[in-house]
Amino acid sequence: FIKDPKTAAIVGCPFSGGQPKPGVDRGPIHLVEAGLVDQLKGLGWDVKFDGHHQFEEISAQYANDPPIGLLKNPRLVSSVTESVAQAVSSHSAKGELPVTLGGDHSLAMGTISGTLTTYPDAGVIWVDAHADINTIETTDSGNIHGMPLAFLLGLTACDAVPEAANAPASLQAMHPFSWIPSPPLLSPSRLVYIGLRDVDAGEKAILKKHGIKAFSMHEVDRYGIGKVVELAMEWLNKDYQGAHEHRPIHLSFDVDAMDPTVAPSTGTPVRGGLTFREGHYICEAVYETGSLVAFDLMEVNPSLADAAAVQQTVNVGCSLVRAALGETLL
Ligand code: B3U
Ligand code: MN
Ligand code: MN
Repeated sequence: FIKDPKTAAIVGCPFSGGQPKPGVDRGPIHLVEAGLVDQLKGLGWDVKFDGHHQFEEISAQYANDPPIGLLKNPRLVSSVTESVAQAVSSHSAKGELPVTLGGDHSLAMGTISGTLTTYPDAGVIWVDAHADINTIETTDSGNIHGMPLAFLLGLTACDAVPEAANAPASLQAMHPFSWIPSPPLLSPSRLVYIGLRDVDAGEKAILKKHGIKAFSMHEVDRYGIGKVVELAMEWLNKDYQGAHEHRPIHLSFDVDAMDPTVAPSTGTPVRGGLTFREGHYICEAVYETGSLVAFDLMEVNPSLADAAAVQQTVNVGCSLVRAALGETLL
């Protein structure tokens, strides 16, 4: 899928509008300042990076962005993610590997839409403590970083959660992400989770209703990470009959999937997460299949811990990216 000479395009997205904690917009800046570009060059990649996206015009345009229902910053997030989709698809259309640095995980609406524009049969591996699949009707927080998959899948909870049918008509009719194609580019059978351990009740109902495959930390404990990744790949490829050996894979990695002792500086840490090696193993094993076409590293927030913990989180972030781009132990 990726053309020679192998080129990675860093899509730096200093954006925090999908959640309330300031600082996550500085994640990509810290990752690049830690030397990520040279590290990837050291692995033999040509690396394209011409500065972080600024989203300045969009932010100015939506300086006043009142909530729609519970949804916070809906127009801002919609517009930013639309521009990210264009950036990612323009890279992948050229056979480059987009590496998107967040920023909060609402950005994945953009990255995954971009990937699916270039590779319509791509599968998504979503590595996260959270399911990020709340709909307009199920969200408690209104934070859009907890909702990107619902928009990508074109879900409303009205069918999954009967009470949601009582949501105000204005809310049900509202569509702040109308740039996301309908019918949706992503289908529930081409999504698989690894690392879940903090899933809202409404989200559990959605996963069940749509038969979405999830390997929570319980399954990681039961089977071990090697088997989990094998099963995840098998699941994604079960109905694939394309020209390649595997479906193209978009790996969207929320750093809060890692245990907080490994990656402390993130907005919503949850104990009981992936070890350093488990997180890296996922990245290495996906790279090994030769079918990785896009990688996201999201939710590094350099302002939520002391300097040493920030440095630790940024270093882990860089090493997860290197693992996904082929760094080997031997
Ligand atoms: N499920 C909750 C919490 C959450 C989701 N993603 C993060 N936190 N990082 C929500 O707000 O939707
Ligand atoms: Mn997430
Ligand atoms: Mn998360």
